[in-house]
Amino acid sequence: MTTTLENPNLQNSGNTISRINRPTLAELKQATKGFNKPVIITDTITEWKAFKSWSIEYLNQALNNKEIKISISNNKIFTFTAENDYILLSTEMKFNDFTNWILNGDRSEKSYYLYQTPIDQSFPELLPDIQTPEYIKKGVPLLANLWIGTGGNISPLHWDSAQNLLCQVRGRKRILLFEPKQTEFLYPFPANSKIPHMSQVKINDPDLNKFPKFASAKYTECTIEAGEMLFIPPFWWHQVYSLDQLNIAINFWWQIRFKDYFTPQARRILANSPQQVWYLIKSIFSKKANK
Ligand SMILES: O=C(O)CCC(=O)C(=O)O
Repeated sequence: MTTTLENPNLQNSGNTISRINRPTLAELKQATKGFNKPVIITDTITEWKAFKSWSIEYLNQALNNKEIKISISNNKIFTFTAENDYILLSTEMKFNDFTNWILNGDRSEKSYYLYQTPIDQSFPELLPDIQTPEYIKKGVPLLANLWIGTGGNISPLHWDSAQNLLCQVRGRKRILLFEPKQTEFLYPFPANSKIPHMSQVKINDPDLNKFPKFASAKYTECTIEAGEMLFIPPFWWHQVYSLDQLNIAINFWWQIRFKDYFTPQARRILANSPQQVWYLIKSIFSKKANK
């Protein structure tokens, strides 16, 4: 399944995201120009037990029909809005009911997504199946999230105040990326809002009367396959499209460096509302540090 961009005005930057096979830390630093540029790392998470074993049957058995929190969308876009007080709508369900929905469910009215769920808190049974990538310095605050869903789910355009390795275990994800310097074309919500890291533009169907500069935005895109991981630098805008029937990913967010606070997004938020930076850091890293 492919997802097309329905915006003829949206321009491709012409840049590509390179693939690098099992880099050393030094090679990764070089390929990312000091962790400032996205890159796809191949053939590393292929060693995880998760990559070798995770199927719906394996997960159903491992999770023993536990009760889980699933996010819901009625238009496939999983986003926070003022109407729902900036929380994703969600429901509780048994894990097996969720996987049954993935296999056989009716997607016409609503979509489900096991969305950004910290593994150590919610799925400790699965921790032995994954490994923290060696590129992440030991001891830094780190959060690993599990994402399980199906083709069609969209995480809309936003940035994170974290370094990110998005690791694809099953299915593929298509990612549109915009460099931080594209921010002026992307209309973030106000710096003192609850979602200053999200774009107001619906990029698949943009309102160019309201957001005229979006017509000048330039994106770079890539599709990551199962077994690959994408490094997304902090403050890079990204919109993520899940592809394929079963889509499983784990992302590792880890603490940004001091110099990352001087990027346009961080400066904008700091200038308008310093407490927002603290709020964002706390919301991501309120968990324990990587051992
Ligand atoms: O995979 C997704 O749907 C979103 C992932 C994401 O936004 C992230 O890793 O920061």
